[in-house]
Amino acid sequence: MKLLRLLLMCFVCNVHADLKSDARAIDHAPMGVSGDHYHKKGESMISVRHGHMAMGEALFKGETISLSDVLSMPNPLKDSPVNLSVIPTDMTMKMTMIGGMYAPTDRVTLMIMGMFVAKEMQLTTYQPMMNRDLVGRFSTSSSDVSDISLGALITLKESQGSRLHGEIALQHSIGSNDAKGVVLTPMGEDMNMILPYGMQAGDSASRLVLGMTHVRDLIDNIKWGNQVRTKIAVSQGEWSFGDHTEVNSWLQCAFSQSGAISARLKWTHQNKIWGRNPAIKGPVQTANPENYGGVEWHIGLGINWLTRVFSQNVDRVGLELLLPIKQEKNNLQLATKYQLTLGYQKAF
Ligand SMILES: [Cu+2]
Repeated sequence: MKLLRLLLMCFVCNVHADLKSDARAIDHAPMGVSGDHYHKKGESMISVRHGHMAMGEALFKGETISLSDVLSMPNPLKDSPVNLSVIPTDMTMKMTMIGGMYAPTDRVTLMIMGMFVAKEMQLTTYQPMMNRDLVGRFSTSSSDVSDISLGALITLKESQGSRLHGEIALQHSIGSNDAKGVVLTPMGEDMNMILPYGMQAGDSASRLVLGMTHVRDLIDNIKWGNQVRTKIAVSQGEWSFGDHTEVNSWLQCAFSQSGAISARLKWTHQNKIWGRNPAIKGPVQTANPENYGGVEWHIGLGINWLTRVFSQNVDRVGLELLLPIKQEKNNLQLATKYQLTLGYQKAF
């Protein structure tokens, strides 16, 4: 709510803001897109982005399934009990990303970013056999600094109304990969154990991030942007989250110098979990490395605007909502409900 109030305040101030600058809201992509813009020689920028993602409802190979279907599925880790008995019902993930950019030349913009994540999951436990009666409900949570990345954007081509740049970065996971939590077992006992993969803030992996972004003017005040970005693990611990590729295509329309609205199509592909931690077990879907990754399609609606609420310099504020249109997640997983990204950027 505090954030919403702050946003409203920015917007109100913006109506009367006299932007004596050539900065335009449309110059930056929708807030959920990373590495979308570079800077001119000598410029620097700091940014804070906050993402919120909500998940719920069981999906099996992309189709919604009922609770009784989930309860009848075998425990794939070949442990006892034979069927899944601890069922995730909802999950939220909050991410805060703090970044810095600096352009030593017109050709190269250096970037540094750190991410903090907080995850929370609600679960329901059922008896392992017979009537599968409800044993109880519980929740688990974890939070940690997730990763840091260092990289560069390289301008490849820039002409009137069109720009193309590449991204190369190294991302290092520093978050804990063995956070523990208290779990209600099907036998009705509280047990302190290592939380499943999806609840961990880190995975001890280092990743190479490669990206390519092209933005061009379609007609006056309308830009069309396209980006491909992939994260490939180059060093791993015992297990790691799967390699991730994202393709974005967005249309952005400036309604003034200081405001722009956007529509985005986002496609993502992620591999299942690589490796395994034998201590991550239990009759719960998230303990199985096969129940991760897949293909997702999302549509995003966003707004970017410029304001001067914090100083004499122009501040950029953006908000974007992503809604799933197709989810072909591998095997058994929770469906994504929505993702919201709120960001603040300041250039010097
Ligand atoms: Cu920047």
